[in-house]
Amino acid sequence: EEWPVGQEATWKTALKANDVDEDDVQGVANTIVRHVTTSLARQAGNMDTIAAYQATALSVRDQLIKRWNETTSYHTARAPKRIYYFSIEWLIGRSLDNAVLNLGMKNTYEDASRKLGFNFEDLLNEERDAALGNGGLGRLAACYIDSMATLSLPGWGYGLRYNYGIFKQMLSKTGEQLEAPDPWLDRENPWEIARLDVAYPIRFYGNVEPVANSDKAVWSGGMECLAVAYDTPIPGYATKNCANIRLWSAKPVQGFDLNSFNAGNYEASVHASSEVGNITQVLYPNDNMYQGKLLRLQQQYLWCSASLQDILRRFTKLELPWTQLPDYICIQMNDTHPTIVIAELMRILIDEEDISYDQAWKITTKVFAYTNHTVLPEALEKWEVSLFEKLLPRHLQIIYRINHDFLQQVAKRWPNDNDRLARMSIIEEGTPKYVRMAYLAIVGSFKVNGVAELHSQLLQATIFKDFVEFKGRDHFTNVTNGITPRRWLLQCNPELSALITHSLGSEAWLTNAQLLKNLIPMAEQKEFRKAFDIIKQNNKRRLAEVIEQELGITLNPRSVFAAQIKRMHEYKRQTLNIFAIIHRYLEIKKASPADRKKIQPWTFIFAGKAAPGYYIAKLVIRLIVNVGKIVNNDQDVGDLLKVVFIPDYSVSIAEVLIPAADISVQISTAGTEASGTSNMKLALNGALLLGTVDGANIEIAEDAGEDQCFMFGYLNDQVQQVRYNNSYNPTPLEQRSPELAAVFKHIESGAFGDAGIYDSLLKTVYEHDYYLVSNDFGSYLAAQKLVDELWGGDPEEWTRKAIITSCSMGDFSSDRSVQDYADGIWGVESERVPDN
Ligand code: B1N
Repeated sequence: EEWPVGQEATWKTALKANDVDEDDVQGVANTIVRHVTTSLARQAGNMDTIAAYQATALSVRDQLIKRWNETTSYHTARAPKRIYYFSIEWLIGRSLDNAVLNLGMKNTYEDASRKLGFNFEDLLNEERDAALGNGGLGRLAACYIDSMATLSLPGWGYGLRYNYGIFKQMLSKTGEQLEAPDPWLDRENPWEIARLDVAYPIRFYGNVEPVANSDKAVWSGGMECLAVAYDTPIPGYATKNCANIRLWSAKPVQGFDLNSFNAGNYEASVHASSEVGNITQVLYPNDNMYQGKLLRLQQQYLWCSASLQDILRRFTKLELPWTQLPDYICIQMNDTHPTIVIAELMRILIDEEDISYDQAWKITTKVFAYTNHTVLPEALEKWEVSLFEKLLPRHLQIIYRINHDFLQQVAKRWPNDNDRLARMSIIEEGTPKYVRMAYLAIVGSFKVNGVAELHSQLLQATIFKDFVEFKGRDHFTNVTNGITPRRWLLQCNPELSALITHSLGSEAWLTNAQLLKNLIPMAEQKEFRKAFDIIKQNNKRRLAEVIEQELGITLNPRSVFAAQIKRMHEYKRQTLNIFAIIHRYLEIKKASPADRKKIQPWTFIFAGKAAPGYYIAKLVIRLIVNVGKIVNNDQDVGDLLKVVFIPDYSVSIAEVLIPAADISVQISTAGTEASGTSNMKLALNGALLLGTVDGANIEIAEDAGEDQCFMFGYLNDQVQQVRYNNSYNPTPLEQRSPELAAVFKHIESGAFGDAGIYDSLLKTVYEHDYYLVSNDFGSYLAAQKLVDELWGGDPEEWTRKAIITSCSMGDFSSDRSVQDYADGIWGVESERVPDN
């Protein structure tokens, strides 16, 4: 370290003075009080829980910043290869509980806040979720940065600082989804550090002038703005290392326009361009759905350009030749959203660093790797060429050149195969023309991966088949998704975590989740099963209390809690679930009082948002809510069946739901859900899998053992044929599934609101039934019947299966996923800050 000459002693004493020990309760209390009286400018006696939360969060932040600084200077000194994870979504949730747990200071903070007159739980509940994501993809990024920090990998995340996260979902009296803004920054965000000095210029629109006898061009004019950095430190577990998520906020360039001053136009000279202010205002609320909006392309470019400038500035300090760039940095693209960064690196190398096109391409294609998250055609990004040309004219030129060279190689290998050229072209010809971002991502990357075994196979066999032939098998790989066991077990299920730690005799499972399998033999012990079962009951009661309080629905904690918690989407088939619920309801109504006694009680829990423009998904919410209203108040039903739709699903609600579930409902049409991650979280917390043979369900069932799971439905390789028949050789619904036809009749009778409201939803099944709801309905009912038999017949066996499931989830730790990326793709190694 370099200190101001002669002043080392003062500095070191001052630094020491700010240290608090991990278990120094009074020291922690001191830092909290200091923040109350200084940062918050309040008096110690004049405190509410919000202020107590803020002061506590600031105290924790001090600890994080210290580690952040140590990590940064250690990595600067060591100059290792670094990994940068580019994600347009970061679904973080709350940070306080997670931070104190990862720091190993939860007990200390609990004690300190008690001594200051506050209950730590209450403080935790004051925090707003950072909800800068839609669903699985954004939450995956958050789990991965937690694992990167925990594995002490030198890496950062890059994203956008939206002023508004995912919308707040409310329900009208008639069950319609209403959307309200999520002004999550209205209260100050204690977890971010504004770096107003870290800002990069970003250009949009403008003109391009070629430079004679070179590959270069000059891009000028148009609109300029600034991207300003905000950092969120992410502490690792049981390491001093602290990672960082750097989020960009758009800001107008402060136009000190002397001309307008001179013209006496003071106001115009200070006025911020409103177009610029819009760029980072709001997260696009679509999951698995592409929408070709100009503003979204502006978001993508601002984020990519700023992040790349930041990364290259760091590299330039090493004073190495550009050819060594790929030895020092790797950029992982979370889906195609950051694909423009490929053209941006080319532009900077060619136009600003004077490197030839060919040399630049050699460098560029060694830097990037691309993760695909979906095979759904409606989710694949393709930008209209005209939009691109207007907003990013130089980048379009570069993309054309990339495509030209690429197609030449294809033509050389497959002469006279024009179909192939048209299929593979990065530019889709037609009116209008489009840029196919996935193809650009494949051509510009050294590795492409899917997110579960089946998904990666499907990519290679279907949408990227031509590219496998061209690039070779090795260009493609699989990295099955994972989840962080810190948030998704330690934090959300403290009792089960304590049982595991006690039974294993150590906390090592938190950084080595494979150790969980050493507990599988405990499933045979009655005492352990009892302990496990009591914890599940406690978690169910905790959830039941929340639901009673918030929704006024009384649940029977002895019923099967079946959770389907995820974005609303036709391919995820919340329809299949609600139709089966109606079927169950009709069966209960038909049964004699004596027969009803033999029926197993179920509680079906739904939560999830629909994209605001997704009409059918919103209708499904309406149906679920209205079925709940009828069923939950029917005297014949009693507590044999409850249907709950929990509004405004979020990471922090998931943390309460997941530990309370007995059954994990994962019922997408085979071949549609790339991986799923709530399936992993639920299994880890001891829910049994009721699912289709899709995404990561397959690997979960393999690891837990099929005996532990309830799998059903058409397999992926049958789906195409069934779908074809549904469309071209249709049979009446009555024939495909008489049970479902009866359910539809009941809905159409007006049992759940005016006859006719659900017609367009039912029509998707009557006609085409693209997602095979009718075809899988019978086998879904059969699978539920097996659940009934086990629940009613052998509760000990149920618990045994739950224990085996939970303890078999070691492979689904995001530590495993991230280590796979590090070894197989990134080529980066752990750089652990020494413990002193
Ligand atoms: O990514 C998750 C997977 O577990 C899910 O199966 C998958 O559906 C999800 C455009 C997406 N795929 N594509 C998206 C999100 C936002 C957007 O604007 C697409 N999300 C997924 C993690 O791998």
